[in-house]
Amino acid sequence: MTTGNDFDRYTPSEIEKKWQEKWEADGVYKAVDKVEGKENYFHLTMFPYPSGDLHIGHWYQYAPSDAHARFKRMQGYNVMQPQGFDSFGLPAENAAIENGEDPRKWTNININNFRRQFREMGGAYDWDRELATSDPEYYKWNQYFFLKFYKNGIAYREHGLANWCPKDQTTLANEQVKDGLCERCDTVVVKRALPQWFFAITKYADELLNFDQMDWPEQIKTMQTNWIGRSTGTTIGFDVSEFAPGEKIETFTTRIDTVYGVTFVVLAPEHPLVEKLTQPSHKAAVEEYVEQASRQTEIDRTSTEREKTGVETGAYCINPLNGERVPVLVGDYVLATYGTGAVMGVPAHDARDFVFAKKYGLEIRVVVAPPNWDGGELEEAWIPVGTQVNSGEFDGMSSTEGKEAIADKIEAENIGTRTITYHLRDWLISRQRYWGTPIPIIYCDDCGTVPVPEQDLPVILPDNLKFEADGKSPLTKDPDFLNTSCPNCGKDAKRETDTLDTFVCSSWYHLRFASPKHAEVPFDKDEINAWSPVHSYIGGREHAVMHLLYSRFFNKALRDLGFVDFDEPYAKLTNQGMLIKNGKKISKRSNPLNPDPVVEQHGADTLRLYLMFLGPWDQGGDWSDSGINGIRRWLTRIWDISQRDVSVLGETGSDEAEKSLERAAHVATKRILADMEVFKFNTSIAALMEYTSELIRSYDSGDISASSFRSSVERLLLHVAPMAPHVAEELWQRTGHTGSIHLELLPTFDESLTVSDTITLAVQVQGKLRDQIEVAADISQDDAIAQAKAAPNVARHLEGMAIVKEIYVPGRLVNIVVRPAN
Ligand code: ANZ
Ligand code: ZN
Repeated sequence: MTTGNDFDRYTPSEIEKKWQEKWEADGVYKAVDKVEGKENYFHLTMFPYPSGDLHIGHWYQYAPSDAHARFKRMQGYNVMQPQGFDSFGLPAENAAIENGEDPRKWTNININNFRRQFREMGGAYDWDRELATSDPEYYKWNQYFFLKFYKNGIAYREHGLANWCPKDQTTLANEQVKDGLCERCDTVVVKRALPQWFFAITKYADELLNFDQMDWPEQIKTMQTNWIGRSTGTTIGFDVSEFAPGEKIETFTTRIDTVYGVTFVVLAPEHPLVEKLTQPSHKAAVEEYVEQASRQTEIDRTSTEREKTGVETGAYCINPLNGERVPVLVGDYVLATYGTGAVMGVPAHDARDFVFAKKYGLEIRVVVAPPNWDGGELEEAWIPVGTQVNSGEFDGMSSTEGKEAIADKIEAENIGTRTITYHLRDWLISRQRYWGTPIPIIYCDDCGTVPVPEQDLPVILPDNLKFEADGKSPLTKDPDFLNTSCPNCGKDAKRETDTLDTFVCSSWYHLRFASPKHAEVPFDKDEINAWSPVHSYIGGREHAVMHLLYSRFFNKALRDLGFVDFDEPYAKLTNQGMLIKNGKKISKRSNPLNPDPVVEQHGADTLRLYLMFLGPWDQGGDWSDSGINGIRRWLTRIWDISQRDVSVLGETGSDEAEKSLERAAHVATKRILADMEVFKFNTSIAALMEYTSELIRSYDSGDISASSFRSSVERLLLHVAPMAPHVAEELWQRTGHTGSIHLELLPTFDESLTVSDTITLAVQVQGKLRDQIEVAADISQDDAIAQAKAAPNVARHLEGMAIVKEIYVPGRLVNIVVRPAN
């Protein structure tokens, strides 16, 4: 008994823009700091770098995330979902060099594009809080925090070896070097000695290993833990005063139990003692070796696949434990940046040292004996624990004991100390690029390094400079920027021309969202406290040891300076998966997919739903052009069923039909609430699709009442609303509601109504039948007993009694054995 369509067809283009404008005009998504009776919920998705257009990968990140924010709103939270732009960075500058486009203009065009597309997506963003990191109102605070860090010893400048990308002509943080290549352009990264600015993230290494109370994916916590790479060991010095008066080679080892087996010591090629120790007879060979090493990547140098190589310096050092004189070598497998940049060589107990010693004819002395060792030569290095031998007073101890006893002796005799070493290096923040935050430092011949006074901030990044492909930042060539006077003595002085790593911008932007307009402070403490820490943070796994680690460090540094009261920036983290097409990552150049034509053809709602339906969001999905039609058809069915003629239905329906629709409703709600909470959009949609079919079947049967039909449609639309906000809003209004559906609460469910079959249980007290209860057929023992005890006539008989025993015979009865309570 379907009625004909007396309503128009579902035409997304006719409704989406209309609602976007209305929501904006009505301020539906504005967040205020306090709403009576509501809990605040800060939902944030990592803000984008505005390069060109919002591509489909952005959609895959932002649309489902937006659905989750909307879901939280409709659960009754006071949600803040802001949006902004991480707008400093190299692509803008490269566009300037390649096409002569002004970076600021280029960036602003892109931001406008992104903003428009975020709107077209139907994002529930509070645009009053928008920020762009390339605005002076924002980067002023980067400079401000830099100065605070500087004054508190968290920012410092050091001449050191930095990762240098020859193509991008800039230094890189360790985190930005992937397998020895520049993370951005895949060029082999080399080392360069340059004075650079650092943030002392290593001060927080231990605290950063603590993930208590953080609801983060295990994978990310493991990646951060490994990246921080805490090692406990011993630092011990080998005297070289015979060759360099007063000098010692400090080595770091995790195996001090093997110290009596040291037969050589190896310096990193960049170690400062290399030059001093190299004897004239060995000079040519060492210099050539060092030269070669400088052209190797760190990854190659430390690859466990690769044989260790080395060259003798001609110098010797003294093992402080046994007084032995062993040769000093230079080897490129030793990294200058780890530990002390020098290692003790123990061929008997390190696999690569073993091969190395064989090759160079060095002694292999066993000091940790394997079980039942016959005293003969080893076939390969013995790495596990064993018994100390050839180790003086420590002979006979287990190597585990030996490790402690030897460390004790070393500390007692002041020849070394127990040490904790981290793989984590301080964060190198200088970039020799233009499009970033100028570092607020002035160099004066008389006063040295002088911070720009706070009241002079921001140090403005000059516009309209000339860009040339000579790899040099135009800041270094702009006299107006470069030349200034010393804030201290007033003499002519020069500005720092390096800019800050853009990861500084993204380390605290979430805080600024709480107080986006403040001109006098970076953020207001009360305002940030109302929203912190970010309740739900969404973004890609690729940020595990960069942005996500930097932000945690920044938060702790800000806490120690009194800016925030909490320890961690992001309470809960969720990583979305990757969207692929034809098995390949979608990328602008090689595998493009532009969302705009899809939106034009099918509407934003269809695209949103399609992306959410592709598969488990955290695992990513495979795009197919045909799949999207299925979603479109489903939305059309929703469109149609919602607007059916109710007058053909009676005031009451058949018992069976009413019950079955009611059950479908409660089952759907139960599933959707649980799944949306944990970002399982695909299964939520599947539940909604089933519910849609049930609703259509019920209507077509004509056996349901008008009122249940109406409330079922309502339920359907409320569940659709977070995922497909436009069509849900349109149908909400068309079915006679006023006010936005996005200000409504989600439907609830009744557990007992979700079960299909019920059974009757007899309830006995002391073996006497006292009541009968109707329960779900698949009720658990605990629930059966709990419901039995709550039955009125049973409860009466339990009064004043202590329970001795509870017996449940599944499907039949509950018996409760009692005795009088004393
Ligand atoms: C002597 C020794 C004997 C070692 C032995 C191992 C086995 P993790 O666990 O990563 O901290 N090492 C120290 N500094 C190094 C550097 N700058 N470059 C390359 N290797 C370095 O590793 C600590 C071990 O790595 C140290 O313990 C040292 O070798 C080496 F049977 O010292 B061992
Ligand atoms: Zn001065």
